Amino acid sequence: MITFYDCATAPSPRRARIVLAEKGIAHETVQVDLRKGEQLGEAFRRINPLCTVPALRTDEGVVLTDNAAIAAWAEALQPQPPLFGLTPLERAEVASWQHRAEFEGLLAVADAFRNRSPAMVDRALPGPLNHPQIPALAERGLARIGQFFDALQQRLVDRDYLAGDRFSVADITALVAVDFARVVRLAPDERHPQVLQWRQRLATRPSVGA
Ligand SMILES: N[C@@H](CCC(=O)N[C@@H](CS)C(=O)NCC(=O)O)C(=O)O
Repeated sequence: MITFYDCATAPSPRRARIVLAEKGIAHETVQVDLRKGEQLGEAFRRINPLCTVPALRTDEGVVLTDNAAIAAWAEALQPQPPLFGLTPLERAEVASWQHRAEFEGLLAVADAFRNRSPAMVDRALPGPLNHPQIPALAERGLARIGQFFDALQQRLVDRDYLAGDRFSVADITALVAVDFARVVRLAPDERHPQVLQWRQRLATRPSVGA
């Protein structure tokens, strides 16, 4: 049986949860309690030495330790619906927007949150080693989140999805980043009408509630 290591409240495993739901890949779920530091304990370290979720154990017993691996594996295992694009240009656009959603979206929110939350003291980065908070990075993160919302607004003015003309992993990552921004009390607003419409369009997919 495929085992998925999840944390229901964290953004990164949510990306993988949506991919698994889109692909209809059956699995059992194990919750890892990040608030209690279970990811740093011996038992989970043996599963994923990087001490992060998501992780997924395949039927063959191989553990995939990040979203990139899980999504690539899921696409190859179950090609429908395609989440990485089909044509050469679609695939290029998905890769580009996937990168932007991670780098400009998710990392901006993570910087803003992890560098100033009292719950994240010395945990400014995930992983087995501690890192001190740098308040200036939190400030920069907040500014970058606004820039990311603006970039999404521009991109979505004349299209329904971020890449090509179908839903893709880029939409999943950007959606998770936009929703995660609530931890620093930011959300798209009347300056981002197309982003709000896109968010509503995605909400109609059952996977998004997974
Ligand atoms: N590269 C990883 C990043 C995963 C990641 O940062 N996960 C966070 C939860 S959103 C985590 O496990 N944090 C543990 C910690 O903060 O100690 C991926 O996307 O798969």
